[in-house]
Amino acid sequence: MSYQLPPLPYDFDALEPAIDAQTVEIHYNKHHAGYLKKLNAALDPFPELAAKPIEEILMNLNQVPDSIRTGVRNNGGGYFNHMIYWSIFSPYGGGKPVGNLSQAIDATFGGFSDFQQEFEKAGLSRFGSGWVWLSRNGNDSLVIHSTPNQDTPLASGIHPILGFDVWEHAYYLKYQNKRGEYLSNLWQIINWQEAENRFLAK
Ligand code: MN3
Repeated sequence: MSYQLPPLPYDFDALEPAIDAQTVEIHYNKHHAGYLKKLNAALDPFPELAAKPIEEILMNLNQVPDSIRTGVRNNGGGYFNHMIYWSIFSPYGGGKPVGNLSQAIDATFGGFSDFQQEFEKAGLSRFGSGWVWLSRNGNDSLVIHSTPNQDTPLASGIHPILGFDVWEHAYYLKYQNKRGEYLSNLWQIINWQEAENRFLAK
């Protein structure tokens, strides 16, 4: 039994103009699929571990054998993080947060535009490759934070709601060095109902 790549829930060009079709195609078919392939290869000698949900493995990296821990952290993280990334976008996305998440964003950050500013700043401040996240921590509070490389919020015991990939492979073809422009354009394609579902999920 090995992990599978979930189908992309839209066409490669569906996120234009925020993310161009070629970037989506390469990012999904090469990068995301590549993390998955390496994760499955690393776990191949450990079928009992591979039978667990990926979330459980990433929350308990200290229980992964030494010989494959770094590979599972990087490639399992890449596999998991990109599943969130694709799921929170929609060609019909954009607009404003909905439901309980909307209220929590207002209460925590002082409003949607303040939240957006803080989130983009965290994404811009990540030196090198990584991710910027909106997550729910152990106290059920919202937090904006960033992880390096393919590290996941799960490894810190917190539950990710939104994750923007700030690796150059996520934006370089269209935006080159303009990471800030890429980040601010992603709001056009956020599926806020999916974000609300993730916020409410335990
Ligand atoms: Mn990526």
